[in-house]
Amino acid sequence: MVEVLGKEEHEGMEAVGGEGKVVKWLAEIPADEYVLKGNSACAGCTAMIALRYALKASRATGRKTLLLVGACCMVVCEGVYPNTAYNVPTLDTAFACTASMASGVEAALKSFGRRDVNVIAFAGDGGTVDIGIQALSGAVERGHNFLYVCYDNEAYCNTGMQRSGATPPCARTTTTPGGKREKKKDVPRIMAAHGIPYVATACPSYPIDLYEKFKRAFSIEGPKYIHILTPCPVSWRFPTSKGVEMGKLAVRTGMWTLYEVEHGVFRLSPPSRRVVLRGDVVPVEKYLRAQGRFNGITDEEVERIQKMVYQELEWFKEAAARRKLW
Ligand SMILES: Cc1ncc(C[n+]2csc(CCOP(=O)(O)OP(=O)(O)O)c2C)c(N)n1
Ligand code: SF4
Repeated sequence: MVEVLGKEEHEGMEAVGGEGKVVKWLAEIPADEYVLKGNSACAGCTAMIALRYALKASRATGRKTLLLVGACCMVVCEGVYPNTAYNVPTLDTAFACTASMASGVEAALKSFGRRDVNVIAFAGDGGTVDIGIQALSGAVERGHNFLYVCYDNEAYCNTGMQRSGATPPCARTTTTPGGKREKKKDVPRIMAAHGIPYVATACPSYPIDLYEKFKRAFSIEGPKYIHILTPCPVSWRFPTSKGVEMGKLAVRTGMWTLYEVEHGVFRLSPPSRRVVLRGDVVPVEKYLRAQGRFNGITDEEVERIQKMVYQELEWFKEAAARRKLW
């Protein structure tokens, strides 16, 4: 579908990174695993890759990890009590309150003088962009020191692929059988508008970029937000072996742009620089036609989405030139 990560996509990777040495090769990422065999993720689940690298990056900081998971696939993937596939202390939360629970846990740790724990809230797009956004907005506005991660499979996948605010236009879901009419809600930019110290977008198809963004986030005091596009073979309806390629196609077509906003400074990530700055864009049709959720999409709809992508890329180009967002 697309060629594997080339040298070019690592260009400028030095710009990213948190504490310690910046990883240049996958083999340099710690081999320790905190997502264990026997978890109940579907074959080819890229959300699980995201969680796996998040936990590795957290342990690489030398601090402990406390994971809070909202109601979503990643709760189910832990397995059935008393067994768990996550080898870190984990609290499962109700749908709407992942961020408020994280803020309470962080406040409790602070009151005990504990600064040796990375608090990670992990939730799906339904639990973030729709149901949890109020708690999230409040928690980051209060300045709690935690990392919120939204893994975005662009639907309520755990319960059978209902449409969410993050579902892209024209996608067929069980609640939009004729295709979603509305745009995808842009929560990373909403979070950047809160003026928090760190916001990033990522995709497991670029694991080094993802890993270094986690390290960067853990090195910063205050609220942090990472939004990760995680292609879901079950709901998007593509072969289970194609998740990584699907994420690359999303980035290459400009359907998903990788960037960071650190203390108001916007920085495009290396894989998206060629797309945004050099105009090296794969036609969006290639991405749409590769997924069953877009079955039945018309040429006019493809054209409309292509125009929308070009508009988005223009915004990112201007942001890269301006650098300071706030
Ligand atoms: C208040 C409430 N309503 C409905 C549910 C049922 N439920 C559990 S997970 C889920 C879908 C979660 O979607 P999302 O946050 O996008 O994560 P994903 O399943 O896609 O990983 C739903 C509807 C619930 N747990 N609580
Ligand atoms: S439904 Fe999708 S996101 Fe959920 S566990 Fe399966 S592959 Fe992963």
